[in-house]
Formats: sequence, C-alpha cells, structure tokens
Amino acid sequence: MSTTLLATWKEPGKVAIEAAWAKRATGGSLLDCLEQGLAVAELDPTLMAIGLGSLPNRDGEIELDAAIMDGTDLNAGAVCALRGVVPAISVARKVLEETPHVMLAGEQARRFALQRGFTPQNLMTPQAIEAYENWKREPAKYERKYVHSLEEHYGDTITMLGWEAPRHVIAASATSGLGWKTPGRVGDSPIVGAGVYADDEIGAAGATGWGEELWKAAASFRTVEAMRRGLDAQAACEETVRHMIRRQPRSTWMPCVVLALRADGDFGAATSVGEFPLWVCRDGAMEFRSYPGLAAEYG
Ligand code: SD4
Repeated sequence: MSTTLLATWKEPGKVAIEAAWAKRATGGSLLDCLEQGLAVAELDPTLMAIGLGSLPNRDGEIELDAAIMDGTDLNAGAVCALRGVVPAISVARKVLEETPHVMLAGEQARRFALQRGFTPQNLMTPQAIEAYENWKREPAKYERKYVHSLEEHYGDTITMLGWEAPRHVIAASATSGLGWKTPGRVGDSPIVGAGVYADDEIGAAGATGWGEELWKAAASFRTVEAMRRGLDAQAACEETVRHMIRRQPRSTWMPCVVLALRADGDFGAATSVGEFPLWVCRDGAMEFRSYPGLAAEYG
C-alpha cells in the first residue's frame, strides 16, 4: 500500500523515520509505524531531542509530552508532563486504545504507565546532567538558545505524519518540550489541534517549534481546516504561518513550524523563521527537504 511518512528535524527525524519505515516494511500499520519511529528515538540516549537523555526543566527533571491521533475516527491519546517513563508515545497510545480519555497528566500519567507495565527509569543521562549543569552555570548563554542553521539544529521534538492510500492519515508527536522550561509547563505537542491533528476526510497536520505560539494559533487544526477549504498542503501550512506572523508578533522570535499531509498524499511545511528541515519517506525512498522562514526578519 502506498505510504508517505514525514518527520521533523534533521538528526532525530532521521532516526525516527528510518525506524518507522522499518516497521512498515515488516507489515506494521500506520499507527504502529509512527509509534515505533518516535519510540526508537525516545529510547536512544544519544539523541538529546526527545525521551531518555533529553533537555530537562529548570529543576533538572525531564518532563515528556506526547500525542497520537488517528484520522479514521479522530480518536486520540496523549500524555503531558510525564516523568521517569519512556517511551511517552507508547503511553499515549495506551491512553488512545485502552481508555475513554484523550489525555493523562503528570504523576497520574506516570502511575497509569506503571500499571500498564512500563518500567520507571531515571531519564537524566550523563550528557543531560552535563547540559543542565552548563545551563545552571550560565543560564543567559543557553536561554532561548535556538539554533537556526540546518547543520546544527537537532530540535527538541519529533512530529511525524503518516499517510497511506487511498485516504488514511495519522499524526503523532513526542517531545521533552523547550529546554529549561518551568516545571509543569506543557507545550503544543500533546494537544489535539495544536501540535497534532488528523482527519481522514481532509488530512493531517503537526507542529514543532515554539509551543506557546503554535498552541495559541491552534496551528494543526487551522492547517487541516485550510486544506478543508481546498488549499493544497503547502499553501495551507503557509497560510497558518503567515497568519501567526501577522497576528502573533512573538511567532518570529523562534521558529514556529507546521507540516501537513493531505488525505491524497500531497504534503508541505512552513516555518516563521530559520530553516526547517523535514524528512520525507515515500514507499521507502528517503528525501531530506529544507523550508526557508516566511518572515523576512526575526522579530
Ligand atoms: C514545545 N513545540 O514543547 C515544542 C518544542 C519543539 O523543536 O517543537 N521543539 O513547545
């Protein structure tokens, strides 16, 4: 069955998309594929983007957000501010499949995961501890540090979209959120309509970058609705980002990115600033694309 997968950011996105495709190649469903892609990246301690060994909050604790949404029936599962359990995306899938709820939060999400057989774990690897100590020593140097070059940026979220013929889509995201965040802060990634959205009638969209701004814009839902009005995926992403640039001055302080995958397989992406790197896998053929920022200058 014809399949397209998208994954955000250069370094972690590559790991995720390769793992997702490997799952597909052995007959996995689209849901399995996206979960696998994100789970493998979360469990990789060398990737500081998501999951084990990612960037902690101000107290030196890693808090994870994740969501997965199925375009078949708009069913969704999510966790936020989850501590000490990986992969968060697999816990989110359990919320989707084994509860009548959409989201579980914090300590209760952790308890739910442990009841479902996940193993509690210290997520702070030596690399993450070192990053935290560096930040504590010189917070100004690391505050809001967002690298805009394609070569350096490894992102701190992976958002994935998946499509299969004739018209089925899934959206999923996993993140440790913004590094050095206020404890308890939740970003756009686990929020249906903000970080992910999927509806087989139209298509899927996802977001990455500055979560507060993306959430205020209801960026993923907005982008799917733009496609519902007839825009192609690229035009829909650009419309959302331009709307943000016009209405939300802060959206040019850091990248605000949306990506979309229409129910017919058409895809696109746009960012407010910086260069946004996207992995695309079409029936196993990997391609790396770059999208330039739409704002002429940083705010
Ligand atoms: C957040 N949107 O928690 C996430 C961060 C992100 O690449 O996407 N970073 O705000």
